[in-house]
Amino acid sequence: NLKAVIFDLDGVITDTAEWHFLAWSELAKSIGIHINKEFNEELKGISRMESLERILDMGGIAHTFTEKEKVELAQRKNKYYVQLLTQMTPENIFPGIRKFLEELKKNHIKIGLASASKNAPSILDALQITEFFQVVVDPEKIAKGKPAPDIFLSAAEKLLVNPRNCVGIEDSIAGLQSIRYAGMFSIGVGTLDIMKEAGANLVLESTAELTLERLNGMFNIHAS
Ligand code: G16
Ligand code: MG
Repeated sequence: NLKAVIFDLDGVITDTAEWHFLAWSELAKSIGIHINKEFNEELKGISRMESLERILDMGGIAHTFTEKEKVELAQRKNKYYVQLLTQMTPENIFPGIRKFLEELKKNHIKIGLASASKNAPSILDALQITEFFQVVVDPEKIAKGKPAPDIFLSAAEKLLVNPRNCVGIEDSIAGLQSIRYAGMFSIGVGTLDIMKEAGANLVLESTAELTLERLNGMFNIHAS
């Protein structure tokens, strides 16, 4: 049965996926690269430096920058992003998420965060939901990022729960792969086609559809 729910942050708890996109677009534009929404799907869940590499590759100019310059570009993107984050308040939590967290807590289901973002702790604070999370994995301590299973496995290990008793919730292709490789039941939040193709066990168009009753039902069918 279900013992823990492990959340992705960006695009699941709040709309920072859009803010990451805005910040990357701004940076990319400054070096003559245009990124569109379709390409952006590939960046979701991917670390800051890896995202930069993919953007530079796409623009065909990866070789024109030194490592030091790349670090500076990534820092510049983060500055745009952190600037956007100053606007964040509890109103930015996606529909139903707070209620769902309260429901999980009341029913003694453990709660973890598996976000690739180094900004995750400050975002949880700004949303005033830090108290719900028994574990927030530090992505800097994870050798292999999503789609590798490491970050979700680390969350389960710290929560002392077998991955088979965990549900992972994601909005990204890389993240859903990570959950699958970790051996957990996956929920994809987003467009049906993209989430199905990424292998989500259950697709929800909105976080408002997240309830413990629904999760338990799906989880038990899957497990039997
Ligand atoms: C998130 C985003 C990615 C972002 C990464 C690193 O992962 O989806 O787009 O590049 O975090 O974020 P930062 O630059 O803040 O360290 P997740 O796993 O929360 O979706
Ligand atoms: Mg995400």
